[in-house]
Amino acid sequence: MSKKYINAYIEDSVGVVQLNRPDVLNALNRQMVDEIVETLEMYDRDEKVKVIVVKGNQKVFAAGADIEEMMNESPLSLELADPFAVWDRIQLINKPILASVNGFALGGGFELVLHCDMIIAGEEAKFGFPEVKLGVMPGAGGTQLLTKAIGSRRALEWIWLGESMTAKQANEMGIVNRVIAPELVEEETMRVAHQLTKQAPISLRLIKESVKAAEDLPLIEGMKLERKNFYLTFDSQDQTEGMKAFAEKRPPHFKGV
Ligand code: CO8
Repeated sequence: MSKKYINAYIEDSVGVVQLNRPDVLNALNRQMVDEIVETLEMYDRDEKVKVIVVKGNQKVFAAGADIEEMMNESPLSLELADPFAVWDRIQLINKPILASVNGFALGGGFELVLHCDMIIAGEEAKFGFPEVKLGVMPGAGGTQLLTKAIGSRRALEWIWLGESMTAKQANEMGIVNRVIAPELVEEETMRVAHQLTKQAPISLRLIKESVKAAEDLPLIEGMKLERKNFYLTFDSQDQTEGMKAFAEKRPPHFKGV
């Protein structure tokens, strides 16, 4: 499919979104964000796709929103176009989204990473919110997602100071799942993605819904949702197959129904 600012392709049930504006370090302009979100939604509906990967290139993930595009905005032009509202749609994607990060993931680039479910980063990767240095602030979920990840004191420190954290620091704070040699990041991300494609898709979907609910719902409501989702898995052929395969001492073959 032809997109101007991203490459999108499916590889063995993994739908890949590769950011592709290398001349400006993958700075995210509005069309690019629209293309990313539309592709994520398309993969979410596509039965051939089981897992989604978002990646940059070997040098950079994304150095933030396109500052040139943003610099002449006014409060009213922003209010009317509401360019960041499209980001909310990423939260509605049901399939697992893995981020594969080398180099800078700053501002909107870090926000895109934080919208993903698992993050695999190279040792040289850098994450941060430099917006404060531009006289603005994160606007695509950064204050919310980082706070949910590391708590308000640490989030304030990073967002106020506008400094970048190393992959190791991000890993120690629980933001990043795995840190590995830069040249192995893509391979490792695809390895994890393929591992996930072998799991029961309905389980993955309901686990994602339940875990995300834990961040927003009161405990008792989250427990109820988890329980309903557990019960729902018993309506799937994959539950029958999974338990039968266990009894027969063979690997299960899940179909996503
Ligand atoms: N927007 C536009 N162009 C950019 C951006 C950007 N964010 N980042 C880099 N570029 C361009 C540079 O202008 C330069 O272009 P040119 O070659 O034509 O001069 C090219 O990319 C290469 O950049 P540098 O020469 O600066 O490369 P360095 O390796 O020296 O430095 C840095 C790399 C440190 C990443 C540096 O480029 C930098 O500081 N970039 C800006 C980082 C930043 O402030 N990001 C936050 C932007 S604000 C934001 O994200 C708000 C989020 C709101 C929601 C998001 C909605 C999309």
